[in-house]
Amino acid sequence: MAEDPKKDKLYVNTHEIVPDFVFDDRVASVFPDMINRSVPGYATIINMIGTLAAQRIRQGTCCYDLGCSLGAASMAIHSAIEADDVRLIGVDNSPAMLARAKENLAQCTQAPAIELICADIQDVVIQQASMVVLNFTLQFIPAEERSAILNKIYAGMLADGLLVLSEKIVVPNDTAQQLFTEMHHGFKKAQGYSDLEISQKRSALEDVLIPESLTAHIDRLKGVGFSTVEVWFQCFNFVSLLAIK
Ligand code: GEK
Repeated sequence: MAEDPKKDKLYVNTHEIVPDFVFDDRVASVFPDMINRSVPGYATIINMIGTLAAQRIRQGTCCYDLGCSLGAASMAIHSAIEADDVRLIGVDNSPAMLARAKENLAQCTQAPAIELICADIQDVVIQQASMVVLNFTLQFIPAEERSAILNKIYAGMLADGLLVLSEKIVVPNDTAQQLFTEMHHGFKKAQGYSDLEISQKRSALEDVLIPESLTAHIDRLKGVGFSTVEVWFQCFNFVSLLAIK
C-alpha cells in the first residue's frame, strides 16, 4: 500500500543523536497528524476555541492566533463567528508552517479575511483585541520571556477580552507526574506511535518545549492583571485556561 505522506513518521527510524525539534518543512508537512496523535483533546480544544470566539469576539475588534501553525484555531474561529468586521490575525515564525497555513486558509473565502504574519510573537503589536489564542505556543518561548509577552497581550486587549492559553504542564507531585506521563505515552501508543518514536520525540523536545506547573501559569496570568483565570479543559498533563481581562 502507498505510504501516506501526511502521516508523521519522523521518528520511526533510530537516530544516533536526536536533534532538537524544529518547526521545519518536514514537521509542517505532517503537522495535523502529529498534533492530533500527540496532544490528547487537541480536536476538542480547537472546536471549543470556535465556540468561545462566537461568544467573545466583537464587531470592530481584533483576534490574534499566536503560534498559529497551519491555522487550525484561526479557521475554527472564522467559521464560528458571525461578526464580519473583525481582524483575524495569525502569527507564526516558521515560514514552512505559514506557507501551508496560507494554502489551508484559501478555503475561507467569506469575510473576514485571515491575515497571516511571519514573525516572532515577541515582536508583534497587539491592539484592540477581544480575543487572543496561545494554543500550545507559550511552552516554546524561554520561560523568562513569558511574562513580557503576557504583559504585552494584556495591554493590547480590550476590557473583558479573552485569552485562551493551552499548555503541556508538569505536576509538582512526583507520583501524579509519573502517572500523567504514562497516560500520555499510553495515549500515543494507542494512536499508533512506537516506544522508539515516543522516546526519540521526547528527546527532541526536551530542551525546546519547557513545561511549567498549572500554578505557575495561573499565578503569572493573575500577576499580569487578568481578573478571571480558569481551567476549562484538562486531559492528563495537557490543559487549556481562559483568562479574562
Ligand atoms: C494550533 N496553535 O494548531 N513566535 C512565533 N511562533 C512561534 C514561536 C515564536 N517565538 N515559537 C514557536 N512558534 C497551533 C499549534 S504548535 C504546538 C501550535 C506544537 C510556533 C511554531 O512555529 C509552531 O507552529 C507553534 O508555535 C507551536 O492550534 O507543535 O506542540
